[in-house]
Parts: sequence; structure tokens; C-alpha cells
Amino acid sequence: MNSLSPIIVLIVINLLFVIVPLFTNDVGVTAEPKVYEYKFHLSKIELAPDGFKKLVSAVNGQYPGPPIQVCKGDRVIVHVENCLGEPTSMHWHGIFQYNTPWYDGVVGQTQHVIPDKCTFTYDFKVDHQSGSYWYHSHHRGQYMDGVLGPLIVYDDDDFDKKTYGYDEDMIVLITDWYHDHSANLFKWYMSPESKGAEPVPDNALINGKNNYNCDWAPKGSECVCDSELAKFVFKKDCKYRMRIINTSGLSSFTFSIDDHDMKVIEVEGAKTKPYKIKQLSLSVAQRYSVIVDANQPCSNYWMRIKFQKSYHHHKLAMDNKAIISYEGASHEYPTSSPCTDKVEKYLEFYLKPLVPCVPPKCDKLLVFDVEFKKDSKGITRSYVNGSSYIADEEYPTLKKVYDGVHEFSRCENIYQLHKKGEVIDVVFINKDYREHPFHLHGHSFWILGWGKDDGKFESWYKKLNTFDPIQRDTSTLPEYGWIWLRFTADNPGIWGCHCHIEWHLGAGLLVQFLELPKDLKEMEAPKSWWDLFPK
Ligand SMILES: [Cu+2]
Repeated sequence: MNSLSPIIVLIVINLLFVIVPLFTNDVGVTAEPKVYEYKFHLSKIELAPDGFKKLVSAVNGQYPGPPIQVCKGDRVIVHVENCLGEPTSMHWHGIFQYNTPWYDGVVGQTQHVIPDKCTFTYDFKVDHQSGSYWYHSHHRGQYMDGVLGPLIVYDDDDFDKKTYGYDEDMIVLITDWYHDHSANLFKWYMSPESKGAEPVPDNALINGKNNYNCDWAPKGSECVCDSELAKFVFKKDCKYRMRIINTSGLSSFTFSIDDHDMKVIEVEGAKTKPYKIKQLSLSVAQRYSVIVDANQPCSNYWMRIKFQKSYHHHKLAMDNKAIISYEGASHEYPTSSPCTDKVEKYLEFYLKPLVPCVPPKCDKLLVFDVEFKKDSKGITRSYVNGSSYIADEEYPTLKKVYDGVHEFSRCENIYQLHKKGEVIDVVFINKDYREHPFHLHGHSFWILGWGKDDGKFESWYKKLNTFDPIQRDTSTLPEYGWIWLRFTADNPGIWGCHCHIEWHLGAGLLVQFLELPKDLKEMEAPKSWWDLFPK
């Protein structure tokens, strides 16, 4: 092969696996439900998103993976062809999977892995929801190697555009980025040597781009300085909806655009009353839509994502950038200065739903203590009510339900919700010194309150917002603090509820809600789902 061959191969892969809507109308224009069919070819290829060349687990030869863009009510079919040389799965983060719980994509819970050289087809509807979501592998730490992309569900008939008055939609994926493979890092993390400290990222990316100081790269690595930054072009006086999605494995970021205010209008599928901010805090897996008004003089401005945790003595730039360039501006780098206003970490408690909705009263309360401690081998693991989750990859929970299993081992952390329509309150209490972004599958929850753990449980209950809380699917449990979530058990399935920091999840920070097991058992998983299990 000559040196151009990998590029040619990439182009061919991209041509072979372009997104194929079965109907050709523009997305987001009509309210007629459609079928969108995608082919995702997963493979490991050498890419250098920040100039540092590494093996990336790419979707259709690219990182980040291609966007899925559909409308509320549409049917989404994704053929995941696994050529990674290792098993995989795909999760559709924030999608409720009503009537298709077997397509949630969680190894050990809702499916067997997709083995190497096999294809599995996900087929689900995005009913009753619209907003900013993403897809990612839900097998070990694999999405940190690249298996992810945005999933946008537009509302019927451009409802949002009319309501909020914006002209264009933009997707902004932000992430931390490791130069080593997640499996190597995970091996180190789950050893006594790490003492429970997470691997420190090497960089941060915006839409898969950044540059890197190659002086920091290990000897012998291929690295190019001044790699291209992501660029967003603004037309003067247009309004942009930016859908910001934190696809990190570890890091919370503060997002801002120099000299531009933002108005929050969406949190993870929940439309909000517009709320003006200058800086936006996003924990792992959180998403917000903001409106940005291109009302500044025609020039270039920095978009910034700042690591919230400071990693001292490490080779890592804390402030990472992309370019906002007004049409007609120079090709020079921006010279704008960052905003220094205070960042509101728990923004969700200031946001109001666009259409107020009083949540129903609680029927059942579950309280979960979260802590980290060393096991007998000196490995730091995470525990929920004293039990550290271990995935049963060979025998996922859904298969157990079909097999009539009623008793589960303690390390599966299964909590059964038997009563249809029961309103469940979940309180996480953090005994750990770090914050943990908790994500619930199959639902969005009302986030009723948060605070520091002063031990006064009764007083927490009294100050909950049960009048007009926001609903979302990923909320941050503060260090030594608590959060109070509420959802209705109306979706038969196995729904993980876990810290989305990939290291903490791998160390056991997960519970499974086995929701309406009787109904679930009656629902028939497709033959292709059964075929994933070894004969
Ligand atoms: Cu965590």
C-alpha cells in the first residue's frame, strides 16, 4: 500500500456507509412519521483529532460518528456492523425505548454483546420526545475510544424554531480526550496502583478537533502541532441554536463564547423558558440547547470549554477552544477575552419548564448511599448501599427475566418496581469527595432538589421543588451532597441508573431498575436479539 491508501480506504468507507434516509424530505419540516435507516460500520483506524495520531474506534471511518437527525415520531433503524476486533453494543442516550427495551444497548443488562465481525440491527421509535441526545457504546469504556455521535430529535413542524425564534441549528460535541486506549487505562485504574484516582485526560475536543503541544507527546509518537480547530460560521444578526453535548468519559466543562450571551432553551429533551447565562456548566453526558445571537461586530471570537477540575502538574491545557467566525471576518485567530462571571453549576434549579407541569406525588422512596472504598485486593471500587455492581456480560438481566429468574445476586444491584404507574423517588447521598453525574435509562426524571449532606433528611424533603421542576436524564450528585429525583414506573424494561463517569461506572457505580417485570416478560424480543447469544 502506498501512503495514500488509508485515505482512499476512508473515503470509500464513507461513501459506502452514508446515512440513508428512506425518504428524502428535509428533516424537521413535516410532521409525517418517517423511517430513517443508518449503517454504522465500526472499525479501528488511525486518526489525529488533535494532531496526536492514535487508533480511534470510529463510526463510518470518522470521529465523532455521523449525526442521527430525525423527527419526533420517526422510526430509527441502525445496522451496527462491528469490525472493531472486540465486542461492542450501542446505547441511545436519553431515548425512552417504549416497547423496545431490548434495544437500549446495555451489555449485561439489556443485551448480549455484538461480537466482532457481527452486525446487529437496532430498530426503535422516538415517540413522545424531542431534543438533544447522543449515541454511544455501552460496553466497558469503549465510547472513550470514539464510538459515539449526536442524536437529534426535532420537534414536529419546527415547533422549537417558531417558539424560540432562531434561524439555524448547530451541534457542538465537547469531550475530554485520552491518547491511550481505554482498556489500558482501565486496567491501571482498577489496580491498587491508581489508588482510585482516575486517569487524567490528555486533551479536550470540540466537534472532534483541537490542537496539542507535541512537546508533551511521548517519544516516538506521531504528533503534529497546530492541528485545525473547529470553526463555526455566523451570519451577522442570525440566531443560532447550539446543541451542546458533553460526551466526556470523566470531565465536567464550562462552556462559553467570548462577548456573546446565551439563552438556555432546552435541557435533555425538556423545553425551558429562555434563561440568560454567560457560562454553561456541563457534567458528563449532559446536554443543553442555547440560543446565541450573532449581534457582535463582524470578527472572530473564541468558543471555550474549560475543564472544571484542575489537574496540576499534568501536561494538559485547561482552556480549550474553537473559533466562531462571522462571515466576512479575517482569517486571523480571535483575540477576544474570556468571560469571568461566576458559573452556576446547578443551573437546572433556576430553569423553568416552558409548559409547567406539577409532578405526581411520591409512592415509593429509594435512598442510595454512594461511596468508594478499597476491596480486599486493595482495588478502589464504588458502592451503592454497600454493593458494587459487576456486569454479568454473559447473562444479561433481560434474558434472566425471560428465563423466569426472580432472585438476583447482590452485585447486580437490581431493584424491582412492580406496580404500574407507581411514582418513584430516588435520593442519592454522596459520601464521596467527588461529584457524580447520574443518568437514568428509559426515563427522564424530575429533579426536585439538591444540597449538602447535613444529615437532616426531613428538611431536604420540605424544601423540594414539587411545583415546577425541570425533567432531564442526567443530573449531578454534588460532592458530599444529595440529589432527589422522581419518575413514574410506566416503561417496562431494565433501566440502568448510574454515574456516567466511565471510570466510576466500571468500578461499580450502578443500580438496575427492573421495571414492571411481569409486563416485560410478556413483551417479545426479536429473534435477532436472541441470536446474539452463543448457541
Ligand atoms: Cu462518578
